[in-house]
Formats: sequence, C-alpha cells, structure tokens
Amino acid sequence: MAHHQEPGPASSPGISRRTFIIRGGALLIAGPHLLPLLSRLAEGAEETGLIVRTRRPENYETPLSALRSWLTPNDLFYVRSHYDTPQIAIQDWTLQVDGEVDRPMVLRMEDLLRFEKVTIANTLECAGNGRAFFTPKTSGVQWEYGAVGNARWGGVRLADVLRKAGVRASGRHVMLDGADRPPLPTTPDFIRSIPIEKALDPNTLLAYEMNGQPLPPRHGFPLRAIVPGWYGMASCKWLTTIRVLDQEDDGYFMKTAYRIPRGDNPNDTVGLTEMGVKSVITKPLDGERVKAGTVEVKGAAWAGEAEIVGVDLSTDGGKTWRPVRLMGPRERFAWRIWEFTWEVKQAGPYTLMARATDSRGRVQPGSLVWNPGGYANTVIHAIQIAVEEA
Ligand SMILES: Nc1nc2c(c(=O)[nH]1)N[C@H]1C(S)=C(S)[C@@H](COP(=O)(O)O)O[C@H]1N2
Ligand SMILES: [Mo]
Repeated sequence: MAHHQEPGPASSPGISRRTFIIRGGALLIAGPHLLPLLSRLAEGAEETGLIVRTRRPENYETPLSALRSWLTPNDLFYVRSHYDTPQIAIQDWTLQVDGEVDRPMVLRMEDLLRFEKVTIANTLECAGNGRAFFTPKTSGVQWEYGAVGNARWGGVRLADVLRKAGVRASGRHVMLDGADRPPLPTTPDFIRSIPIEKALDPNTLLAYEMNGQPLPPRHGFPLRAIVPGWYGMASCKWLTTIRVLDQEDDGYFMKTAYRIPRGDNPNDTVGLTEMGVKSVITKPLDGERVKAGTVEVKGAAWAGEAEIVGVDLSTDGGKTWRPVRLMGPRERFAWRIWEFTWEVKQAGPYTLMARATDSRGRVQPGSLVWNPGGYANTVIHAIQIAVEEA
C-alpha cells in the first residue's frame, strides 16, 4: 500500500543536524590544513583491532574474536571500499532523486530527517568474504572470514523517499551512486542498481545511523543504502544520487563484477544478490590450545533473507554432528549467535566444523565450488585445535 503520509517532524532523538555538523563535517569546515589529521585518523584501523588488507583504499577485516557479540561495534566493523573514503561536509551534501519519477528532488539531511525514522538490524557480508581460500587464487581483496558484521542501522525507508518523488510505471530499477570517485578517468565509478521490488521493500533503508551513532566516514557518512539480506555491494555508501531507471544499470559493477557463472558456461553469468547460508566458529580460534573438560564453543550464522533454523557442530572432522543452541535476538535480517558446551576428556588434536541450515532448506556445502571472481564462499568452516590434559 502506498504511504501517502507527509513527512512529519524529525523523529530521531539520537541525531540532529547539529550532531552531523559536529561529528562529521567539522573537520572539513576547518579547511585543508587539517588533512594531516584526517590521514592520521584513517590510520587508526589496526589500533582498534581490524586486520588491514589494503590501506588505500581502506579494506579492513574484522578478526573472528570480534564477531562473538550480536552487534559488531562500529570501530571493529569490516570496511570494504573500492576507492578512497570521501570526506563529506554535511552542509555541502545533497541527495538527488531523479530518473523515472514525476517529481525529481534534491534533499538535504534536514529534509531526510523529516521522513519517519526506522531502525533495522542487518548482517552485512561482502560477496568476496572467504576469497582467500579459493585455489587457484582469484584477484580481489583476499578476505578470510571477517568481511561480515551485524549492526543496527537507523534511517528512512527508501520506499518513502521514492513515493514522494513518484515512481513512474516505467521505473524498474533504482541506481545508487555515492560520492567516492575512482583515482583514474579510466577506472569505473562504483555504481550499483537494485530492482524496484527490493527498492520499495519497507526494509530497504537510506541509513544515517549505525548502532545509534552517525555513520562513520568509512561506513558511508552521511547516508548509505542498507539492502537487507543482500551481499554488501548492494548497500551503496556516501549516497549522492538515487536514479530510477527503466532497466538495470549497465556499468562495470553490475555487468562485469559481482557475477558468477550460472552453470558450466563461464560467459553465462548471474548477478549476485542475496547472501548464502553460512556460519563461522568464533571461539575457540583456529590453532588454539584448550584444556580438557568443558569447552565453550561459539559462533554466528546468517542466511540472507531466510532464517537460520539450525547449526550443527562436529568435533570429529565431520563424522558426527550435534545441534548447537541458537542464542540471543532473533530479527529477520540479523545473524544468530550460537553456543555449544563441549565435554571433551581425551587430549589430542581435534577438527571442529559448523554447518548452518536455513528455513528454505539450504545447507552449507562441504566443498568449495570455484568461480572466477572468488565470490560467495559459504563452505563449512573448519578449525583445528589442540586439547591438552586438564
Ligand atoms: N559508494 C560505495 N559504496 C559501497 C562500496 C564502495 O566501494 N563504494 N563498497 C560496497 C561493498 S563491496 C561492501 S561489501 C559494502 C561494505 O560496507 P562497509 O564498508 O560499511 O562494511 O559497502 C558497499 N558500498
Ligand atoms: Mo563487498
């Protein structure tokens, strides 16, 4: 049903235009002599415990030990950026809404804050998470396990903004473009589009908050898309333009990147959308030594738009499996944290494996199917640990 309500007064106690100026824009208002400060801030990644994959652009991975809590703290949340983080001063920022709409608009943050505020917990995973485990190696950031995290995102419904602009019947896809720019004129701009159905889904957000804070610059300040249940590349950061199209965007990041072969023909590819079913063991860690007796095993499991219905754990390298306890909050697009109390008497080496199943009957595969982009690795996570005499 159409949402005809006019935007009311700002309904976001946690955030105001002033907050934006102070937290986000102050550096740039002060001018270019603060650039050394900015680059020092950008170097803070390892101090918070992130694993630096590349520094320019900023590609930082979350260590598995930081994925034990249901919400991933902002400063430990993985960062995946194709180009340098744009430094945006909120007073200069605008969001253009145009294309196949009756009323093209240019919105400022104060205009956006007048739409109804909604929050949604959503697990974001990079489509390249787990790329490091493909043989032969594929090009791209060599992520291991931690290009994933779960946050509570606050913002407005993309649908509400699109309805205000009035989507025409010809509008079939929605292009999202951010302020980041490629370093060379020959390098493609990062632009993605999503189908109109997903754009009008009330869960798809234009988010200005991450875990109750203004979006950090690396995560898309001042505004990003959150396309729940889909791989991270759909959730465009630093949004400046939303354009309704009559067809899918035909740029490099839609037509070449983020695609996997449908079958045996490498040229017949399908674009990646929803995340697969997946789980990781976050405790103990690979290579860890633990004492015989009671060992707490922990992990996280997610399944895109579907629900995790169970995770099974093997402590004998995949011969036998036992169900774990699914814990904590249960929200549609957020991962589940899980625990297993393992009683182990015998010292020695052990292989632990976790295998998630979702509400559609999808189960994690036991072996990795290679694809040229190194995408969508959902293979069962296995770790080796040593149990020592108590
Ligand atoms: N404008 C823009 N948006 C972007 C990207 C980008 O490079 N530019 N990277 C995408 C990819 S590939 C992922 S996985 C997510 C990562 O979001 P995060 O850095 O907040 O974790 O942002 C997406 N949005
Ligand atoms: Mo990604």
